Amino acid sequence: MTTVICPYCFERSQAARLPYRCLMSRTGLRGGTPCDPERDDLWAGFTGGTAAPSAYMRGPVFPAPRTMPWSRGGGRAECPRCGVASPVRVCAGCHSDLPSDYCSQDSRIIALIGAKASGKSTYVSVLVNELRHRVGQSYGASLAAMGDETQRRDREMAEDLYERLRLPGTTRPAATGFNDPLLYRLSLPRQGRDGSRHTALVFFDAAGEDLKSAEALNRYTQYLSAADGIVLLVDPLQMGAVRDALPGDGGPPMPSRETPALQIASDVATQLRSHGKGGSRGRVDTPLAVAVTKTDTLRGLLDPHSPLLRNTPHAGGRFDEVDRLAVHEETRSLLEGWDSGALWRQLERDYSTVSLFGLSALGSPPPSDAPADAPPSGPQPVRVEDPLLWLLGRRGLIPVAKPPREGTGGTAA
Ligand SMILES: Nc1nc2c(ncn2[C@@H]2O[C@H](COP(=O)(O)OP(=O)(O)OP(=O)(O)O)[C@@H](O)[C@H]2O)c(=O)[nH]1
Ligand SMILES: [Mg+2]
Ligand SMILES: [Zn+2]
Ligand SMILES: [Zn+2]
Repeated sequence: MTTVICPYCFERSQAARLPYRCLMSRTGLRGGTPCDPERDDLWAGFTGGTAAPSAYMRGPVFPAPRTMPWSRGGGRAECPRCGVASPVRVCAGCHSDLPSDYCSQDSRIIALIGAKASGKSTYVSVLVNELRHRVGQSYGASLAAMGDETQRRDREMAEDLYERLRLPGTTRPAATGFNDPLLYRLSLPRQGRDGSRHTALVFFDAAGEDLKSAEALNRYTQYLSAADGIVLLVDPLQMGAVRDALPGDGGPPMPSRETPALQIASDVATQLRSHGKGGSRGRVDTPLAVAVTKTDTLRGLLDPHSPLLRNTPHAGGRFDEVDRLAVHEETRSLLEGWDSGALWRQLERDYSTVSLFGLSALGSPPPSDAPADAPPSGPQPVRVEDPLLWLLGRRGLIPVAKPPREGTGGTAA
């Protein structure tokens, strides 16, 4: 049975039970009259009702028939009023239309959080590109954008960053607009069997400021509590120790001070605990990947042999646990030297399953004379895929090469 989590309100339901929306079509009528649009109060309420009244006049919603003739109907059901078969599924909780291919696979929600300008939008754009190319090739995976809206934004993101070499602009906060999730279908070969296994991945590229406003944080919390895993991006240039260690002149331009990662991590843990995600000793059970971004700026502070400076080859199409632990230890020793190690202590206190990562989406800083541009050679990412692959590996979705003996590393991960 396929379980679908609505990517808009995060209600969980069985795919077969999702209601339908009538197409109001004049073709295929069986003697009756076509349905008229009617005001969708549930959906209007969910979206805040800020659009023009005509936007809320939609095809009537009707429940899924009790016995679904999947094989015959191809996922369509006949509207009880006009008799025309419709393929459009909606969420029962919020009446948002769901892309048709979203409903035929289990959903995995990977939540992405991080302070303003920590690099979330750049990361998503580069991650998607890597999953399609280098990483996709190693694992035999493919990634497809689902639904018109994600397809449009997916194209725009790729054109901006990879063709025009423009960095993403600052993301609009949810309070002033509706930030839709990005919906992808990740297809991976079934381990030890023929065929592939499809998983819907839901990313929300929220604005950094959203973590500050209570209303936006509420929606965020629903997203976080539905998540199978959370990726927290940490901008090293926000750490006092890093700012002091990097050269003032000729070094990367310093961003203005934003909400500390430590505070985001602890606020999120508080919210998740209040949603029943607290496990033993009050630590949150949701796996948390903490990734230090922009590691290209740290080159001068790292050993030339640091695992953070190169990609892992994903030999044999497996995620290498030994390599992950090396990255975790290296990042942990960095964090312990920054701001008295407060972030790592807070993470250990709040989360039962944490793994640390370091990544660079761009591979080198934006040109100093054109800070809104990507480096002239385009993004040359380092380790952007690791946090997601770790989370997928934990769920058994990709093969993992385990260390010879378990129990090394001493992390909770
Ligand atoms: N050196 C370096 N800088 C980066 C990298 N990725 C992002 N940046 C810088 O960080 C800035 C912010 O990146 P965004 O991806 O827009 O960050 P965001 O978290 O989406 O920001 P908001 O949408 O404002 O919350 C970019 O404009 C770049 O200047 C990287 O890999 N290396
Ligand atoms: Mg952004
Ligand atoms: Zn919903
Ligand atoms: Zn109808």
